[in-house]
Amino acid sequence: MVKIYGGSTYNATKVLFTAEELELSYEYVHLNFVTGEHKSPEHLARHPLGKVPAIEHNGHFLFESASLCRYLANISNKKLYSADPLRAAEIDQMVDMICHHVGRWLGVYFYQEVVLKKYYNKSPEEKAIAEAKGFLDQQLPFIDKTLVASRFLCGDEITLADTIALPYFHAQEVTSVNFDAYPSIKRWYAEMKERPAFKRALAKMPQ
Ligand SMILES: N[C@@H](CCC(=O)N[C@@H](CS)C(=O)NCC(=O)O)C(=O)O
Repeated sequence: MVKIYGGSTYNATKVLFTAEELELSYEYVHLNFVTGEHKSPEHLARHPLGKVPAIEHNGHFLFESASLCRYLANISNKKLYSADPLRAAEIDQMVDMICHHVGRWLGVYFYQEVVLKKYYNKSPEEKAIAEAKGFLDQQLPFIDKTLVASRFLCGDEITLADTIALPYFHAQEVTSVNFDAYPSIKRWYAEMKERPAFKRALAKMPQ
């Protein structure tokens, strides 16, 4: 059985949500960041940087959230992904766009407005927020336009692009990012966050 190591973070949520959509049977191990469980020698053997998520399967350890989601899809008959190289590349391209661009900048808002305050009692750095806003103003119109043309991020069926993207958008419920200019993103988000698999994933981790 797959063992998923996580914490209450959007990167770990991607993996739990994907596992739930795939109806995979797995064990979830929650690591406590406050007590430093993610930096213990046991966890450093699973993830060289002492981060979450990581998984253990058949005696092998793997890390990097998007790679983990892809692996889970591949061991579950490819629901959410595809055996067709072109279709798989289209899904990969959207996953990379989310992780390296849109999600990266949404992550800056979450770090600056939530993490810095909660864990370091620090105020957000205006320069970092302005940089993230600049990139999101360029990139979110593309995501909105994509969602005008299709129900999900990569066509009319849910794929890894959606399960990987949703946690970044969900994290913005506690930031100042405003999606009012993007009605199709709002439509997609409202539908996605009600999925039973997402609710089951969130219920697994203390918020
Ligand atoms: N690119 C990695 C990022 C992993 C990551 O940065 N995880 C954060 C939580 S979202 C973490 O474990 N931070 C704790 C630390 O770095 O000490 C992935 O997608 O898995």
